[in-house]
Amino acid sequence: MRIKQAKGLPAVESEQPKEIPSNIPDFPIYFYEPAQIYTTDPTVLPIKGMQYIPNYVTPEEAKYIWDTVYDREFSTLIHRRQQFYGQRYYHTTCDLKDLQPTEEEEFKCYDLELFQGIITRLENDGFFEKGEVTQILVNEYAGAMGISNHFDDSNAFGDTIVTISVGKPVWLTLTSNEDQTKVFLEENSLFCMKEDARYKYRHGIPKAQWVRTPDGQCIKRGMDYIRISLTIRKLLDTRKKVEEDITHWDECLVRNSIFLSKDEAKRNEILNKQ
Ligand SMILES: O=C(O)CCC(=O)C(=O)O
Ligand SMILES: [Fe+2]
Repeated sequence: MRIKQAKGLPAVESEQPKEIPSNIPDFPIYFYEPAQIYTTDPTVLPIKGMQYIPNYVTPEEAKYIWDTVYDREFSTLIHRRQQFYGQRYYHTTCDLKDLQPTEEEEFKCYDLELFQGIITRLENDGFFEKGEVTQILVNEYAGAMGISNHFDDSNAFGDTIVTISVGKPVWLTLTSNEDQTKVFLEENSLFCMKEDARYKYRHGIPKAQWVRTPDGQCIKRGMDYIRISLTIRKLLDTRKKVEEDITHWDECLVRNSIFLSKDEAKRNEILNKQ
């Protein structure tokens, strides 16, 4: 692996552990100093509205997040396990009968207050107005799980999306119509998407089996490779409107982020696209 400093400093070569398959894509890793972020293509940065803060949460806060999450049940409706804190998505927003969940499929929503400390800090640091945050979505990535490239639905969520990462680091891909880069989301970091980062670049996490880290390691994403992320955002009232014209599963899913069908095969078909 080649690790390079963005500002013309010499590349640092590091030894690969022997057991790593040779077909794992190699790519240069740069440190993009203005954003304090590792990236595969610094020429794409800066992206307007993108902000990265390493070690935004302390190890104690990270432990609190981890313990809070793992003290509670997850929704297992999609491949990645999830939890919702604060407002939930109302299935009544979607006027399709077979999209309504059965009682057992209803997922719980936990108290947003559990993360009030972090929310208050985000407000004080200017990421959100007071009281603006209405929902935290927890995603758990175990092993080689990912999330396909997407925009967070602009009908459903506010202009600012903040993600806090706890546990193992991953590469997040940012893709616009013109270019693409990967950025490395480290343990305890904050990643914020507004403006172009929110509306021009899709974001996603590849389902890669291996992670190349900036310190020269190549780590297998086995089932013990766990990252949880907190996606912190405002859920908009506009997402509550019943869309009469929704006829496609995909569209319904995008508008409402999670929709459930009693027809499990159909549901899995849609959810697996996520
Ligand atoms: O886990 C992440 O960092 C991204 C999650 C995400 O994009 C989402 O929930 O919409
Ligand atoms: Fe997202």
